Order: sequence, then structure tokens, then C-alpha cells
Amino acid sequence: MSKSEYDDCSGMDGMTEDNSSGLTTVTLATPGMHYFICIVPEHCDSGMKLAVNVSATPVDDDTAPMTSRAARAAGSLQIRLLKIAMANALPLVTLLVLAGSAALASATTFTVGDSQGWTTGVNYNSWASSKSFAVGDTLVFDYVAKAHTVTEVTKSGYDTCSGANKLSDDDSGSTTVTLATPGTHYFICNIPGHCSSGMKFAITVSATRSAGTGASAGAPRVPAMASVVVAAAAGAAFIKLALL
Ligand SMILES: [Cu+2]
Repeated sequence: MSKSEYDDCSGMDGMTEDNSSGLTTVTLATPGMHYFICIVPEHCDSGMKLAVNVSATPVDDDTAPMTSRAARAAGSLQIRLLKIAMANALPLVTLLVLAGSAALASATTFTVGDSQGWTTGVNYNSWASSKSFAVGDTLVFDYVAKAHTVTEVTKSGYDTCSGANKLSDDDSGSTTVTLATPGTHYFICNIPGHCSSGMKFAITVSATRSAGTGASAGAPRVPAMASVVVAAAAGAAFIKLALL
């Protein structure tokens, strides 16, 4: 293009252009004036324009400006165009969505003896045999206050129906026991004669809930963790060069 086109920033018929690399190298192959502009609207008018006079042979001219001497000596002019990361040019948004909870199976509440409650005449080991117990589960004992006790004992206390070395004891009529530790837990009624009449049971409590057997409400939930990464690249301002 002509000098006048350079002067009025009309470079649509430029000879070369690069708008993608961000680092454009132009070798000055011919002597004479070379004109460079940016043809992004308004950029040339705002000062993004350059005219260089290229001599036919390199000369050693210590009085010339450093940039001009370097350009002639090297025979090339490297224009570094910084791809300015404008505020809205390359937003990278990372969203971590944590849906659901950690790998916690829901705790289960068991009503001991179901509708029969905690009383004499019920086989509680039979009741427990169809259940699966895990740490965090709760046992609810329903009975007439003072008529029975809920007494947790050791194996020896269970075997001998003795509450002498009881671990816990309650006769309020509505006793809730949370199974806090894995292993075998033993419960008896400490009213004389009741344990030996059947008010006793032993359960094995697992450290974690297992799928399958056990309470209907005890199925483990698979933790749902969704990691959503959203990368959005808005329109970046590219630079075009026009070379005459
Ligand atoms: Cu009892």
C-alpha cells in the first residue's frame, strides 16, 4: 500500500498479516520504506503504526539510534506484540460443585422387637438375626417405664444375666442407644428374672454399613461429587500487520 494509505490507516489490502501468534517476525527483505499498522478498528489511529526506512546494505553508523542500527545490522525487525490479557479476554472459571455428601451411609434407627417393643416373651436374638447393624445406628427400646431396664453389659454379664458390671442402664420407658463402637454389643433387662426369660440379645456392629442384608433404610448412598470445569474464552483482540 502507499504511504497515503499508511497515513490514513487504511490497510485492508496489506501484503502480510498475522493475528494469531502474538509474536510476529518480519524480515526486511527489500530496501526502502516499510509500513506496519494494526488494522483492528481504531488501533492504527491510536498509534499502532510504524514506518521504517530500510537501507540496502548494513552500515556502521554509531550516530544512528540504537534500534535503527540493530535493525539494519540484523537485517530484520522483530515486533513483539504482547497479547494483552484484557480483563475479559481469557476468563478461566473453575467451578467445583460438590453435590451430595461425603461417603456417609445413612444411619438407621431400629425399634427393638419392632411392634412388640421391649418386653418379656420375645426372642430378641431372632429379631436381631435379620438385621445388619453399623456404627452410628440407633436402637430404640419402647416399654413401660420402670417395668424393664435397658442394660448394656459385657459378654460375661450377658451370659450370666448379671447387670453387676453394666456399661449403661436406663428404665425411662423410652431408651435410645446409639451404637458408637464396632464389635459385639450385649443388652439385657436387669429386672430379676426377665433376662433369663428372654430379655437379652447380642448384636454385632460393623464399622461401616454394608450393602445388602439389614435394614431397608440402611442401603449406602454413593457419594455424588461432580467436578465441573468451565473454561470460557472471550474474543481476544488480535493484531494485524500490513506490510508494503
Ligand atoms: Cu424386663
